[in-house]
Amino acid sequence: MHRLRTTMARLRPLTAAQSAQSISQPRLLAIEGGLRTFKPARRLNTSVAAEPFLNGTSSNYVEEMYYAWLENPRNVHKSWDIFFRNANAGAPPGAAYQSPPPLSGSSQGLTGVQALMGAQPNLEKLVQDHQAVHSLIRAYQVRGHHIAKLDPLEISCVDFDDTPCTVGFQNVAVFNPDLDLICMPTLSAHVNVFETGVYGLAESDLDKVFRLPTTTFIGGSESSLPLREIIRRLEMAYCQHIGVEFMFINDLEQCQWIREKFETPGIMQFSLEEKKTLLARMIRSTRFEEFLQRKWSSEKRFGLEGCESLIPALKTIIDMSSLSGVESVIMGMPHRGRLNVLANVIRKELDQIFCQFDSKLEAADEGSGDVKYHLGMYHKRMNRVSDREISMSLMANPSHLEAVDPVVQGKTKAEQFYSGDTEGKRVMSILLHGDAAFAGQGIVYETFHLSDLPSYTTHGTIHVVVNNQIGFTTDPRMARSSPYPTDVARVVNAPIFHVNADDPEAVIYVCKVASEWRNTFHKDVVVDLVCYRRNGHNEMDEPMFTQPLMYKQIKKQKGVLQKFAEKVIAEGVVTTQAYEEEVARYDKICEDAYNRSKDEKILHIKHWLDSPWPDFFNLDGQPKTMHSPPTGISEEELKHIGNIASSVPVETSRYTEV
Ligand SMILES: Cc1ncc(C[n+]2csc(CCOP(=O)(O)OP(=O)(O)O)c2C)c(N)n1
Repeated sequence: MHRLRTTMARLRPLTAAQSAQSISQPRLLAIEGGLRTFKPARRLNTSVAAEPFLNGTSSNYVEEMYYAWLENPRNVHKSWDIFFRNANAGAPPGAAYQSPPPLSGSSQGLTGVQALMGAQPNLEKLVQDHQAVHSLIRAYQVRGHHIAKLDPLEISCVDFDDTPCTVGFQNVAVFNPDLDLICMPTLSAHVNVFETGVYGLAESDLDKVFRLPTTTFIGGSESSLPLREIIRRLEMAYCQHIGVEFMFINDLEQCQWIREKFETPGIMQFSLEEKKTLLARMIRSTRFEEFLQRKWSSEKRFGLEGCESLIPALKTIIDMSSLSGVESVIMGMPHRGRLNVLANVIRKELDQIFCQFDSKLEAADEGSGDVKYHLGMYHKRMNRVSDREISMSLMANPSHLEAVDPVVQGKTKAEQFYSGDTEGKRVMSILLHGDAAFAGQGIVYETFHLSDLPSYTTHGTIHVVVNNQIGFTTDPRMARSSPYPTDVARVVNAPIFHVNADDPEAVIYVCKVASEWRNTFHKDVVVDLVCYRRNGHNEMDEPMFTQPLMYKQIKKQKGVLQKFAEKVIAEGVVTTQAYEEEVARYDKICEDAYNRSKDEKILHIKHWLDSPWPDFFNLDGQPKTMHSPPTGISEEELKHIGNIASSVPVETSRYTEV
């Protein structure tokens, strides 16, 4: 069926109008298991008008019906079944069509013949309404993310027509609400849609039942739904805290896969255990930053506050990947939240992290005060969810944003190569980005273009963007020309899942889907965590100077852990006491590690490498002395070659003199 769909998507069958110009031979459409002929035996070049509903405007609808019928004649209404059978059998113009019975419940219980006898008086209107509903469904799939509630601060200025933004900044994307109302109705905006008449639907159509196309999964086990319910389900799938951008993907199977993941009714469910794990991870993420803030209030740490759900997001990706057989994850990330990722995702010993805040600590080889934001780390551990061993490395990176991206891909490719992992089933990469850097650094685009090259592909990277809607002190409207910071990913047809990072459940759901996507199609995918930055660029900056409106709002914003804890306590997932105990337990872990960290006197490089090089170190953890085997060339010869190679060539110097 995949083959059929793909073939059809690429070679869209001729519409009746097109057929009228050209058809003189039977058309063959590949279907699973063989070829089936849809004969244009009615010589459509004579009179298309003979079939009143076969005209240019209804061709999409006819195609939908035809695909569904090819799959199984029972998928379509009896009248369509008869029409396609007659057409295939070579019925002359006007004869293939027989009046259908009404689609509403009133025909239930009638035999096919009885139903056909109860002819529909206004067939054209019926087809038009179905077409309109299908267009509406498609509009949600294409543009639903425009009106999803992605911004936790709820201050993103929607503006599609370049009028200056009155709020002061545009954060998530740039849209015109009026356009959205016309093209993308929300339940609350029904009236506008019906008033504008774009779809030709009226309020009175809301309770009419419509057959759903095969390109939607909102029906679950039902193939028809009232319009009111269709809109409600589309709103649930596309306009809540998740905005899915995928309709640009040129592969029908992949589009169907995504639609199923987001449209199937009730698909976003979590077990009690999953919710408890999520809460515990949110606690660790939040309390880690709070601990650092308490102990070193005047130190830079590029904290994660405002995007605490990054930690459960990454852990979910790793859990899911481990479950599907991944044994090694290679990660690259910038400064924001790096210490938290080291502590709570890679699981670097906390005392190793804390001791770096000790000004008396002697760095063995680095002079920079920001060492802790640049060093990498490697760690092998059991994954509790999959019960399998997994190794994780966070690559060391320089200050130069995004420079680490191709390095991560190179290391991933090398590991895949040397372990014979030709399909990327055991080794994978995750790249984290800031929103400004993702949109602004050309190397991001370059790295995307490596993603599908035979010699460079790492078989799918999961990109996670910490979209705190600001780059240092620059608003998005001054930093990029694209609506989203993630638009660069569209060049490789990567699906993009925008998610409101203040909803941890929505976050881990998209992360699950992203991992499944990567492990199914082995292609890149982007998770855009729309969040905010509670403090300045670093903790020493005062953001009220540069972003006063935004920070006024941020000051009012309740922390995500607090909101989530209140929610799960209200749902009865945990008691208040159990929650407080979990918080106290983690605080104690931090406190104990802090006490141990005071004993650390020297920074061991061995602890901060992103690759396991056991033979590189001596027992003290210091690099072994290097010695090279004899080369067969004398030192004098080497010096001579070196001198000649590094001096100005004779020819050039003469030329320069002249
Ligand atoms: C290539 C490069 N350009 C500029 C900088 C200076 N710089 C450091 S952080 C930063 C802002 C980055 O913003 P964003 O990517 O949104 O991440 P955030 O700090 O907001 O998490 C800039 C411009 C840099 N480190 N590297």
